[in-house]
Amino acid sequence: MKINKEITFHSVLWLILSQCPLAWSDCGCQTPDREAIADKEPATVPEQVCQKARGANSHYRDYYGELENSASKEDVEEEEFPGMSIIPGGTVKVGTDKPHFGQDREAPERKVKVADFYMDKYEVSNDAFEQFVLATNYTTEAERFGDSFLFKTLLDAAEQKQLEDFRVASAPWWYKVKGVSWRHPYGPASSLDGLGQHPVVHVSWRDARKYCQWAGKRLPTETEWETACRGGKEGKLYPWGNKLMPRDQHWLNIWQGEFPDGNLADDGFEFTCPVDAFRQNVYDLHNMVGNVWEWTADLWDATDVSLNPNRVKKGGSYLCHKSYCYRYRCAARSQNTEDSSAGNLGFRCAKDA
Ligand SMILES: [Ca+2]
Ligand SMILES: [Ca+2]
Repeated sequence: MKINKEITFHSVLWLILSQCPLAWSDCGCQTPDREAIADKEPATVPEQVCQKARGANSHYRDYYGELENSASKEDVEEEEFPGMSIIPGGTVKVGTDKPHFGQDREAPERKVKVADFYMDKYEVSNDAFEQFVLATNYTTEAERFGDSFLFKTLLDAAEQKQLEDFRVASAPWWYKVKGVSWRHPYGPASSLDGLGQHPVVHVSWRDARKYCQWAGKRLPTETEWETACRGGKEGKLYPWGNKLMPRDQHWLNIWQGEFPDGNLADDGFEFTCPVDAFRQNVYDLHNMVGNVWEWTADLWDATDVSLNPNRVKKGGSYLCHKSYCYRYRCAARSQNTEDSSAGNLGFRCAKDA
């Protein structure tokens, strides 16, 4: 039954892709749906950022020195919600008029209104998710299904041969592997040793929503996520500006080298990195782009009333490279069905201000 479903899915996928050359050049770093096998910086910061920075999040000022002269020591206050940053709302620009993936509907750039909100500074870590599981005895969807998607280099040659029928046809570097879950992120025999501060992965959209609810938070909308990503700047590719490697340093965890067999890991990480690595903008947000994709609250298609709709995810992952998955930009977006999980997909939470 499962195989028939897969064949049908792949037939439909092939039909879509064969009709759309741009889509065929789609990236390899995308997370498969469960059903698939089944520069220089500007000198100024918008005033709204400066105003907020004088308040609860005055530590913003150390970034680039942009706000150095606009606040004094008495402005430093305790964080209202530890680990979260206030993100100033208003009328913000999201999307882009220079889309790289038309099928992703990145375009056009548009003005939207967003209220002030709080955003987690970090992707949710394994340690944090473990607290949730200990408190609620929650079982993730991947644990209930009994499997999740693993990237090929985590399997040796014999395992790859054994599991070759469980690959995603359109992205054969993804293997559906039994026993893989957030507790065993790198394979059935792997553990969370040393990964407490790495992002939790192999969590579905529903798992992510449950965690945020437990934490008294919620998933960010796509508009909120992108507003937070842009750090108060307009029209920039990345949270910090347009240059990928300011000062010739790595600012995010992505893929360097040939995909899918030659990850040079020049940025220091072949797979996930700690959630507090790579501080990326004046909102003190880390790993917004790169490291792991992040679920948002939004439907991919607002009219989708199916039981397992696609949800928008943002930010790209450690498997992304410009040559095939240039999605580690604030405007970039992609989707997966709610029940999907893989080793490059996580989340962070937001909260009303
Ligand atoms: Ca990397
Ligand atoms: Ca991320």
